[in-house]
Amino acid sequence: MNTSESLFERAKELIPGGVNSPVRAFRSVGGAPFFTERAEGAHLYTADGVDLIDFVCTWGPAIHGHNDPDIRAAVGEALNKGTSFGTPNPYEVEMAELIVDFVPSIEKVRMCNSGTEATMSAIRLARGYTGRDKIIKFAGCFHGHVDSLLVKAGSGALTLGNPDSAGIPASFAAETIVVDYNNTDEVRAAFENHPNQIAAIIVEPYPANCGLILPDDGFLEHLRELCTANGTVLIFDEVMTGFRLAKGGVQERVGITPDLTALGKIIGGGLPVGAFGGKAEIMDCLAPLGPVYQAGTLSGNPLAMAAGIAALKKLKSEDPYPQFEEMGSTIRTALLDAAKAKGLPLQVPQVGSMFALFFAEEPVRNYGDATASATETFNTLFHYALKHGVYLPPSAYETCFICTAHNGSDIERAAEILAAGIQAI
Ligand code: HOZ
Repeated sequence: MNTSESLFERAKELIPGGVNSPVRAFRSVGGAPFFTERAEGAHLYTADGVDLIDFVCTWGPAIHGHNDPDIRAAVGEALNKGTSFGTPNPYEVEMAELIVDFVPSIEKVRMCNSGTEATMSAIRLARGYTGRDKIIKFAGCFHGHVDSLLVKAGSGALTLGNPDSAGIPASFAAETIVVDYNNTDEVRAAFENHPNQIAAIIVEPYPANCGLILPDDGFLEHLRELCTANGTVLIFDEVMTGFRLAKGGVQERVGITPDLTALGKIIGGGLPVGAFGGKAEIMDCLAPLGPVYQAGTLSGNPLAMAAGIAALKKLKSEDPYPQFEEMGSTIRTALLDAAKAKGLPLQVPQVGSMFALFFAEEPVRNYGDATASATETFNTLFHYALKHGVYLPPSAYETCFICTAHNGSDIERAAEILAAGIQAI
């Protein structure tokens, strides 16, 4: 038994499934997870001494690579001053200024501790602001483990076969209307069937918890129009895409202004964080100004703020987005060329530093297309890649992430290994 195997045995005795977040358990790809001893740049070093080129990047936050020296220095400096104050601190103000500067739609922002808290709070705020109960979400979109949002959800919920989680009262789920992504008719019908009842549409503008799905031309614009026409709050969940696909996320790329945005991952520089923000008129409904209650002992934690501020400042000074586009297209081309040579149907949706693999004949436009793809073929490639030093996400329904540290030999080497893996299928 190697070190990871024996750690997993011990973990399984005490932690459900041996993991603190389900996708990590490798249930869908098969086998047992490795344990990571340390991480540096684009590499994970396992407890068994294996060096892996990492395309999970801690599920998104590590946009500058692991253990980035600037983030480490910022955390070290903050650490010298204390780990948590329970009072306002100067970092929170700087963080709010940066977020408002980066994200076009955000006039005011509240920090919290995870993406789940961000979407949960944004939904509550939308309900409090509109005085309505129902929300629309899209099949395959994952917005964290929020009760009313774990309906036809993506990510681990889909991977492990619980898109509608047990433990959620039917009366809660009844307030969630689930429609197909890229299907404007269904969204319009939902408004017609529930006039003046829909508080919010919540959407990952580029769904990234069901592989990676891109919007048809005009789809996001239609959502904006329908929300405006019906007095409904449009919430973009940019926990995955925020700061990653552009400084201002998808909303900057597509030029659409949501009313609220949920954020997380990159703004914590690798420490636990979330945030939600948007129009001042809506945000001012939050306590202590308004009647919508939301709170957190560790919200605005100085260490997380210092790490996130360093990460955001680095994005501003380095502008890595053109480089991400090049690296992403290097991988995409290598994968598609290899699949063509092998005669395997493959779709590789890719935007900048995010890409996914669907073994499917046609582009994937929604949950149904994604779940019809050949996930077993992905699993075969996953294990080939792992054996040859490349770590892909352990589920066909997760997105691969590129970081600045992949630049150069890592991206080329990984492209070669993945192409060879496709040949070997
Ligand atoms: N929800 C994350 C993927 N979309 C998984 C987080 C984790 O397992 O660490």
